[in-house]
Amino acid sequence: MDQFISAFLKGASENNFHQLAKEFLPQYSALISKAGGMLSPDTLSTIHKAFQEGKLSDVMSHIQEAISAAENAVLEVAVIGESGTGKSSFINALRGLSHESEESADVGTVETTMCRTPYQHPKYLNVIFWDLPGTRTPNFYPDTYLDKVGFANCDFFIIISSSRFSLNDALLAQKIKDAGKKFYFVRTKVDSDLYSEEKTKPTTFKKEEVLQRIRDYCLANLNNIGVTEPHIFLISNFDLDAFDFPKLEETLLKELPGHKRHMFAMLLPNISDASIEIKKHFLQEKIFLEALKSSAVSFIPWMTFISGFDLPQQEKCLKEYRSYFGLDDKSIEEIAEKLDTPLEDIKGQLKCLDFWSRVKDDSIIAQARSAVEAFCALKGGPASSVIQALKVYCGHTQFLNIVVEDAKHLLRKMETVNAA
Ligand SMILES: Nc1nc2c(ncn2[C@@H]2O[C@H](COP(=O)(O)OP(=O)(O)OP(=O)(O)O)[C@@H](O)[C@H]2O)c(=O)[nH]1
Ligand SMILES: [Mg+2]
Repeated sequence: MDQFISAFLKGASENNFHQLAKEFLPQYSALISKAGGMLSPDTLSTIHKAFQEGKLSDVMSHIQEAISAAENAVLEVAVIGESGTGKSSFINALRGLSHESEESADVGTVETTMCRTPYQHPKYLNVIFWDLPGTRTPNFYPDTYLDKVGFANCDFFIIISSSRFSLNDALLAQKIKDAGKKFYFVRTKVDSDLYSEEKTKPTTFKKEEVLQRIRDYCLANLNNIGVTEPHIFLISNFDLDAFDFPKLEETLLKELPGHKRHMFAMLLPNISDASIEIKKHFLQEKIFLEALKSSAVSFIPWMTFISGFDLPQQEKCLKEYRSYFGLDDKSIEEIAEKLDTPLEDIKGQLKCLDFWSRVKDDSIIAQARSAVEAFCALKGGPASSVIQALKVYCGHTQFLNIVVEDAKHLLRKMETVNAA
């Protein structure tokens, strides 16, 4: 990726826009191969065309529009299911909240969600989860249900069951499909199924077989009530990393429109290295597009102003990354409590908290210079605005890598405690 940004500087300075356009698509595709990216196919081809034609100001404005759309995207998720199936627990898990947290949705063994309730994500205020009343309640009418719950704004529906799906679930799924929306079936509490099976059949118990049986049963049950080829995900709200939750995340990411993916990726809980990597990829994409935009600006006459990366901006950037990966001050305190370790010990283990060492590390500037010099020396030295653009790119990348490393470190610690 660094090579592409550097090659961009060379290509743009030589007006070799065809070559740039050729390299842009494979570079971008490689960057987003894991979970898709924020650019829609249309936007991607518009940017590609603008590259080919050497219209750098168009490249810049299309990228800017795409980044703004991704950052301001509104995401509404409807969670539907019968009472006690684990809707509120699922919503709390996606909001990264423990059930005891003040802002969490009520979880209980008696019917607790009687009417539709919106839950805003505590960090991403444009994300709303709708906790919807069960489909087996006496007031369920499939014809009017979706209108009543204001489905038009929902991006997708999660239909939850902890046993078998009902005919009403199937009718609802059909209505959701007719309305052109996506739905996913989630079968919760597989942890307790496994527990009971192991207790009752200790000699023959095989985890994979039990899970397959639950999957087959849900599939047959949904086929019987008229849903063909449903997406079914087996999960435990108590152990998101296990079972199909990671697959659910991946599917939702792939199936969301490009501009909504970034927001969804940011809210994913840090449950595994894989989910941390997904988040990292989305942030890398944004860093890449921003660098490309800044580099393009450097070559547009009269537009050589580039917002730099001064100390307040660096501090803000590191803070933002810490928040994305659950390493903000409040989360670190909670983690220290869960690990039963003094807060200062935990803080001492985290490189991202040592801001001054990070900014004193002038390897960022060195990296930026060497990348520019390698490609632009022939041109009699790069413009300072170009170095500035690369400095921003290298700085963001460095901060991101440090935060990701720290997030994985804390995840390891949490896993050790949970396994004990
Ligand atoms: N073992 C296990 N228990 C779960 C799981 N999800 C939820 N529960 C428990 O199931 C009970 C009901 O969970 P809720 O999240 O309140 O269910 P709900 O669908 O919101 O219920 P209502 O609000 O009454 O409609 C609680 O005791 C939860 O702790 C799960 O994946 N595994
Ligand atoms: Mg509830």
